[in-house]
Amino acid sequence: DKKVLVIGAGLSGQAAAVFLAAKGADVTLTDNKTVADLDGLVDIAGVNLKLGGMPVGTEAASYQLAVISPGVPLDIPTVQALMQAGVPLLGELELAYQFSHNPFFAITGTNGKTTTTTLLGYILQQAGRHCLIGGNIGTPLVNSVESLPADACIVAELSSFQLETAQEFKAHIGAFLNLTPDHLYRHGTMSNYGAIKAKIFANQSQQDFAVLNYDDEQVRAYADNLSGTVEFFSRKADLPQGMLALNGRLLWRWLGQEIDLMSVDEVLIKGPHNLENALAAAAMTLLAGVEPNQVCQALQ
Ligand code: UMA
Repeated sequence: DKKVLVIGAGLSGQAAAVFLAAKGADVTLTDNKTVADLDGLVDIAGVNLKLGGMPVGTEAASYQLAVISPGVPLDIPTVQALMQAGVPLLGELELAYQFSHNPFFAITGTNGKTTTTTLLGYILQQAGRHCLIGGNIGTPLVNSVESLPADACIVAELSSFQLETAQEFKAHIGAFLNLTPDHLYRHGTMSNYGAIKAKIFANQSQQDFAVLNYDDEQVRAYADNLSGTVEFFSRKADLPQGMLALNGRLLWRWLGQEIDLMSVDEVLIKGPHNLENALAAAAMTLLAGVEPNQVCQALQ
């Protein structure tokens, strides 16, 4: 019965509004655009619409919960009013997480997220695992997380915009691919942008895994302060442990063992960046218990 404001009426906001209305909340969906500018928005049963401008001041403060779309910055007057009034503010990722029962396998980074997410989901599916693939890749998670079978996992591409409002979210296996300047108009500095992306490893314990690109110095440095078990991947370094591309071979060194997976040339997606994407996806699926030969077949 809570009075909930959903901010932004795009894919993420519409999904959150539908979900919350079905839970019995008193939902208002708001957007700066008018209905004529919002392509494809039709009336959503049980959801109030406030379009062509958002509630501000005491009107905003009258809500009991707010769910914000990733593309909406946190410094707009509506969000400031909510924060000043102490109204809890979540993103759709956090909302989905709080209603989920399955482990998250999540990927962030400036480049290669979508490829790696797609590849990760493909390897898991080829190995016979159930998974939901969504997030920044284009499919909101919130409407599907409750209906997954017990053995499924949630493969999520996560942007800095989504991670910015994460709170209790935890990835059982999270990967951070790389960091180059992007979205700085919103995040201000590279260190703030990187710190927001590193929230993909928040709330992890030793039973969870943080997969990081050793070849990216800024990403590598995050490993020093993580609570999860770290695994590096690298296409350049000869590391005692990690998912490596060495002398033309893909090698997995883990728990004192070395598994020679396949030739780098056999990986179907080509180029140095795709090799990094493949190394990340291979590391994540091997940590998830997929058999090495199944990983190889999928990469081929
Ligand atoms: N809006 C306002 N006021 C504002 C800003 C936005 O009213 O100050 C409204 C817009 O008028 C618009 C709505 O908010 O109607 C759009 O919300 P949104 O930008 O969050 O877009 P969605 O359609 O909800 O899509 C979002 C992600 N978009 C962004 O992060 C910008 C999609 O990622 C994602 O696929 C989708 O949720 C499902 O999870 C897209 C993206 O461009 C692909 N991501 C960026 C990227 O990859 O670089 C981060």
